[in-house]
Amino acid sequence: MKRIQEARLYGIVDLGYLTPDKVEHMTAQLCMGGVDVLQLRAKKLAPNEVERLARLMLPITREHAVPLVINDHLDVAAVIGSEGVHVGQDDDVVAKARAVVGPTCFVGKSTHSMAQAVAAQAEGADYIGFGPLYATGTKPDYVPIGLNDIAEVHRRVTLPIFCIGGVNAVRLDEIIDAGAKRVVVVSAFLLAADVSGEVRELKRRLTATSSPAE
Ligand code: TZP
Ligand code: MG
Repeated sequence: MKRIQEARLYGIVDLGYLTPDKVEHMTAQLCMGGVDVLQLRAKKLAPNEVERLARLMLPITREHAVPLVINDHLDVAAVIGSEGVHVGQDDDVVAKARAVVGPTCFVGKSTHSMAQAVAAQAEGADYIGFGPLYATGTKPDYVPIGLNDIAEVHRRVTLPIFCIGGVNAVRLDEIIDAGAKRVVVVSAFLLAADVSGEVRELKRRLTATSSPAE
């Protein structure tokens, strides 16, 4: 299984962009393209449906050694034994999440400012999302934070930092130039005509830059 510390490209199967019947095919496409981590995000589905979809994804992600992260649903993560779980600022604190999912499941946290990023590290998160960098229809109620804090957050936070929000092929170079080592891509993958090809292209460009440890 790939480790979160080595991950550069994080994909999300977001049910805002596809119907449940497309989840397996999309999971396979994203994994074949080369995502390093994959999240299931289904804001409007009942827990039992999230569990059903997660169980469909798990054999595919495991075949590719890609950690599966469950958004929000700690109990689902615990019962299916996913590799990770992800919580937001309004969700349970990291310690509560860890108590539910156990010691082998990593815990990620969304952050939307430098202060939240530093706080998430102090709280014991295993990685953070940092954004939205740009305005995005995937998280429409959030004010974009831009690129200016990316370099500084990498100086102040030693956890893996996944820059998120409006990341796509056109913007990737300026995001990397601003100091990003890792990104999350949602709509630019899920709406791509050639999903695997788009993943492969972003992965190639991300890994052509410096190693994540640098
Ligand atoms: N958290 C911050 S921005 C965002 C999340 C879940 C959505 C990113 O989606 P997209 O489509 O890549 O902008
Ligand atoms: Mg949440």
